Amino acid sequence: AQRPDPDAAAPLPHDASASRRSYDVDALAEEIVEKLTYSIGKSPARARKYDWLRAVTLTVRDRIIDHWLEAEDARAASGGKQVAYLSMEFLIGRLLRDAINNLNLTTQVAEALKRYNVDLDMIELLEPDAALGNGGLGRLAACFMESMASVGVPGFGYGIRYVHGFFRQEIADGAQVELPENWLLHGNPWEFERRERSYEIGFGGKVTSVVGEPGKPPRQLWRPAERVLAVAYDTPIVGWRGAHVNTLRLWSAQALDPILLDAFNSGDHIGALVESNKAEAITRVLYPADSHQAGQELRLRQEFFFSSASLQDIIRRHLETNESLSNLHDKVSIQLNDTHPAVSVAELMRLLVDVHGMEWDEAWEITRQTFSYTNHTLLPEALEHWPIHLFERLLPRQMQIIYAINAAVIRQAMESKGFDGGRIAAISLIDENNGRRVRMGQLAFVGSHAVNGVSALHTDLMKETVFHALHELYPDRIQNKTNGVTPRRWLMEANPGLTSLLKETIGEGFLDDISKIRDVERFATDAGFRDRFAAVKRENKARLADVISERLAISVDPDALFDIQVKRIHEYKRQFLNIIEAVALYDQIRSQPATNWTPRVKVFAGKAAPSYLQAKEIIHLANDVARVINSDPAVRDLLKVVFIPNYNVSLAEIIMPAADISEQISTAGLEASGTGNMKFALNGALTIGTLDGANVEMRDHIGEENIFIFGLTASEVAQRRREGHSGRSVIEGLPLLRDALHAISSGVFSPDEPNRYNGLVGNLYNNDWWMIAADFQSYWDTQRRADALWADPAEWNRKAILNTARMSWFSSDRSIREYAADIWRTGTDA
Ligand code: B1H
Repeated sequence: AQRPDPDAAAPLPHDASASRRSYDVDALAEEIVEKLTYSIGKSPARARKYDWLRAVTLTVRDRIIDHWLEAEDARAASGGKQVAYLSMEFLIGRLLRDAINNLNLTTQVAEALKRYNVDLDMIELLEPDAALGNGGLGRLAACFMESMASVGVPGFGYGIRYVHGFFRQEIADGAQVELPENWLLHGNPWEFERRERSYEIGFGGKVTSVVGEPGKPPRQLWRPAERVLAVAYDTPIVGWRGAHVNTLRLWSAQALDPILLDAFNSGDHIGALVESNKAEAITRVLYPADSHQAGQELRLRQEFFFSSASLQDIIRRHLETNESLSNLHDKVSIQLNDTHPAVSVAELMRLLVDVHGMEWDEAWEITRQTFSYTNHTLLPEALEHWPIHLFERLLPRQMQIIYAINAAVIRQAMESKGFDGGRIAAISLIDENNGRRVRMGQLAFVGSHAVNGVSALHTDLMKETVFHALHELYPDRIQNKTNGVTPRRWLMEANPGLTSLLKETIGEGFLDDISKIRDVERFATDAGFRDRFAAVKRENKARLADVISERLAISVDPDALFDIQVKRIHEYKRQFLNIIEAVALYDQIRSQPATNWTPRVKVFAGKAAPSYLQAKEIIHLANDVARVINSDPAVRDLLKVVFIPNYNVSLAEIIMPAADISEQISTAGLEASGTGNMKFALNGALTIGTLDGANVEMRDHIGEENIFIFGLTASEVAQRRREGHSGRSVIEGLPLLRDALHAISSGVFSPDEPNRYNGLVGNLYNNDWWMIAADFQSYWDTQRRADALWADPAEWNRKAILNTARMSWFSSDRSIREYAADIWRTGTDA
C-alpha cells in the first residue's frame, strides 16, 4: 500500500526556506562568532583552529536541527512505515563537509569564514573520522544512511557508540603497528545524548516458568544475573538539499550503579568500580577483524546489547502511537546488516511473547514480517556461530527460543518438503558437527521475510552454497540488492574539480538525479572535453602526490600511471598478486632498460586485522619491496611503489579521484560485492579486475571494452579447487613468476631477514588456495594491455569518461530505492 506512486508529481526538493535559520553569509558569519563566544567561550582573536571547527559545526548543526525536528513531526503525523537499519558498524568518516554540501552551504560558509581569515578547507581537515567500522560493510551502512535521507526513506540507524573506533595504523620498519584511536577526545558536537532513551539489558541468570491463566501455556520469565544500561546518542544525518534528516542512534553502555558504595566504604576501591568497568567495556572498542569471526564473549555481549536496546526502543516508539504490537510489521521494517544483530530474531520473540504477552504463532508471524537480512560474505571463517554453552550461559531464554524456532522449522521442512538427514542438518539452527553451535546465518534467514545478497553473482552463490537447503525450503526468500555508493560524498565532495567540469558541460541536473551523468557520454569523443577531464585527473593526482610526499617523503610524478589498490588486507583480495607483478616488472625494467616502459606508481593502503599474520606479512612485503625499488637508480622513475599508512575514509576521499587504474583483483567468487570498485570507476579510473562481486555488473554497465577483465571465473576457481590445484607446476612453467617469487623468498627485499617470506611464497607452491599463481599470467598480460592503452591518451581518456558516464546505476540511492520497493515497502519521495 505504501509503494511510491510512479505517476505522482515529484515533490520539489526542499530548500533553505524551510529552515528557520538564515543561509546568508552575513548571518552565518555573525552566528559563527556567537557560537565561538557563548558556546565555546573564546573571542575571535583568541580562538584556535579547533575552536573555529567547533563553532562552524555548531552553526551548521543548527540548520540541520530545524529540518530534523520537522522531519520528526512529519513522521509522527503521517504514521507511515519506518526502517530500522541495525548495524554493528557505521564507517562514517567526517560529517562537516557532508552536512555543508547537502545543505548547499559550501560557498556561504567559506565566505563567512574568510571574513575572519579562516580557511574552510583547512578547518574541515581537523575533524576526526568517525571510524566505527572495519571496511566495506560499515561504509555501506554509512552510504545507506545518507541515501535514505536523500531519497526520503524515514529511517533510523541503530548501532554502537564505540569509544575507540578502528585502530590507527603506523608502519614501523615496514611492519604494521596498531595504536588506539580516540575520536571522542575533544568531544563530539554532532551527537545528542538522550538520557530518557535508556534501556536495561540483561545477561546470564535463569529462566523460570510461571503458571499462567488456565488453558494457557506457562509464561517464561528471564531473571538476568547482570544488568547494564544502554543510553542513546543521536546524530542527525542530513540528505541532499536538506530534504530529509534521519537519525543515527548509537548505544553506549553504562553500569546501573556507577560505583558500589558498600565496597568502596569498606576499603575495596578497585572492587567498587569493577561492575562499572565491566559494563562500559561492552561499548569500549570496535572489533577489528573484517571478514573473520572474533568468537569472544565480549563480542556476543556487544551484539546482544545493541540488538536488545534497539528492539526495546522500536517497541517503545511503536506503542507511543499504536495501541498494540499486532501491527508492528506494518509500521517498521528492521534490516539486519549481516548476522551481527541476528540475535534480534530471538530477542524480539522474547519481548513479544514473554514481556508483552503475545501468542507464539502471532509473534513469529510478526517477527518474520518485520525482519530482513543482508548477507555480506560466504567465507566460512566469517560465518558467525556461537558455542551453545556460551550462548546458554549469557542468553538462556534466547537459547530456549532458538530451540523452539528450530524445532518448528525442521518440522515444517519434513512435512512440506520431505527433508531428511543431510538437508535437515543443513537448515538446522544448531551445527552439531563442531561441538554444537548456534548458526547465526540460519537464524537470520528463517527469522526474515527477505534475505539478500549484495551483488548478482554473490546472490547466485548464496543460493548454490551456504543457503542451498534453506533456498530449497523457502525458494522466494533470497533476492539480490547490488550495493551502491553515495555520489554526494564520493563524487561531489571528494572530486570538486570533476563536479565543476560536469556542471559546466551537462548542467546541474545530475546533482539531483545521478542517472543524468550519462549525458556526458557524448563528450567522450570531444578532444577539448577530454583534455579538461584529463587536467582534472592530473590535479587530483598532484594532490595525492603531495600527500605521499608529506607523509612518506617519496616523490612521485603525477604524469605517471597511478595504479591503486586500497582496501582491507586479505589473502582473498590478493594484494600479494599485485606485489608480485611489481617485482616482476622491476625485474624486467632492470634487464631490458631499453624498452619503452610505461612509468607507473603502484599505490597500496589498507589495514590488516591484528591477529591475521599472513595479512601482516603482505603489508611488510609491500613496504620492503617499496623500499628496494624506490631506491634503485636503475628503474629511474619508471616504477615507484608506495604504501600509505592508516587508510581511512578521509584518505579514500583523496585517493579515489586520483587513480588511473583501480585494482579489483580478488579470487573470483570471494568478494561479495566491493564498493571501492564503484568509487574509483565513478571518478574515471579504469578497472583491472576479476569477474567477481559487483565487477561483473560494472562490466555490463560500462561495456566490456572499457574495463580490463582477467583471470579465472568463480566456477573455474571452484573446479580447480575440486581438482586439487597447486601452484608448483604453474610456477615452474612461468619463468617471470618463478624469478619474482625467487627474489622474494631469497631475501632480495629483506636482506636483514632473508627467510621472512618463505612461508608466503611456499604457500603458492604447495597450495595456491587463492589462485595467485593460476591467475598470474593473465594478470600480467592484462597489465601490459593497460600499458599499451596508456600510450594513447585520447583513447584512455575516452574510456575513463565512459566509466564516469556509465556508473550512475551504482549509486546507493538506487540500492535504497530497491530495498524500499521490494523489501521494506516504505515510500520514497524521489
Ligand atoms: C564484508 C564483512 C564483515 N563482508 C565480519 N563481510 C566482520 C564480516 O567484524 N566482523 O566480524 C566485519 C565485516 N564485510 C564486505 O561487505 C564484503 O567483503 C564486501 O565485498 C562488500 O562490498 C561489503 C559491503 O557489502
